[in-house]
Amino acid sequence: MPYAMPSQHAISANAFHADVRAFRRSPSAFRGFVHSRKSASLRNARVVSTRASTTPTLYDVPVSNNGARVRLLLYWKGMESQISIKNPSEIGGLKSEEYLSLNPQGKMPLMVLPDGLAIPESEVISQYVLDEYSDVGPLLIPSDAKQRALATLATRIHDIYIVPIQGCMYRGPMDIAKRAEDLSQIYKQLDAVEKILQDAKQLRVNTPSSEDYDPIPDGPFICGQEPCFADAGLFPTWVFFERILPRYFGWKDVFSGRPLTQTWFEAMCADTCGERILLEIRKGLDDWHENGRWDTTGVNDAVKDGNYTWKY
Ligand SMILES: N[C@@H](CCC(=O)N[C@@H](CS)C(=O)NCC(=O)O)C(=O)O
Repeated sequence: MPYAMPSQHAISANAFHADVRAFRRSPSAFRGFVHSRKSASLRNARVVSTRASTTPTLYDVPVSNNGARVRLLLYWKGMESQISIKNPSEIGGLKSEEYLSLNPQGKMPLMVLPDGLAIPESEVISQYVLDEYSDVGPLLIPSDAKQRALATLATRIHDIYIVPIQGCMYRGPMDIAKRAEDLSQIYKQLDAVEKILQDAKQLRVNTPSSEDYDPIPDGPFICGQEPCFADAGLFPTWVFFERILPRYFGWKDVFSGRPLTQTWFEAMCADTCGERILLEIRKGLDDWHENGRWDTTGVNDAVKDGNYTWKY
């Protein structure tokens, strides 16, 4: 089903879609990518369950942006038949004894392997998927060391400075000053990510010998012509930003002054797997809206308080 772009984000030309489609998941199109090393963080994962299963299980729900980061990698790799995706409610919910025995943080996503190893944290699950299934579909890892560093920086900024405060957009009750402060931090991080996109582009322009050299048209993904783990990490959260900040906080356009982020977001929406994630998350956000979430959490009241800045 074709995705109808919101009017303020209309894609400039059909040719753009054609370019994006041309890069989709043809294994030969990913020759420039390298195999990654085994993730050190996995050594710390705990074996806590003996639950029998022949395939890994991903505990997640469609609206979860952290879970969507893993789902997008699986979609790009064409691995869905190899992973069973379950709602945490199937084992009693995030705070149930069984779930907490698998992930003491009581958060999703969580991947449980057939041997019972439980791997929480979207970054760690992502690294595991990239390592373990490096021979399935595209590698989704930039081959150039500097591009790879920028991809890692993007996901780190996302994980450290955005995810812990994203609840200011939809959670509550919350102290009003804290909500406003967190929102201002989100505004700041949007610029930090635009800078990463600028740096990645500049590198490609300055390094024509690089495997990731990408003359005109540049991008459209964070590290060039091919999607990578950073695109999967950031896009679901930008779906939140693009939907929530204008609708409930009055922002005119989350991409204003951030042209590279806008081009990237549009490319992600035009990608078959990206579009699928977009629709999954939007459906969840629309359900939240229907259920009055922005009233019950106090967001709609908070934004009426003129003592704080809500609109950027
Ligand atoms: N750092 C974690 C964050 C996980 C997280 O906050 N997940 C949310 C859903 S996107 C969650 O489980 N929220 C429910 C809760 O905190 O009770 C990761 O990257 O996986």
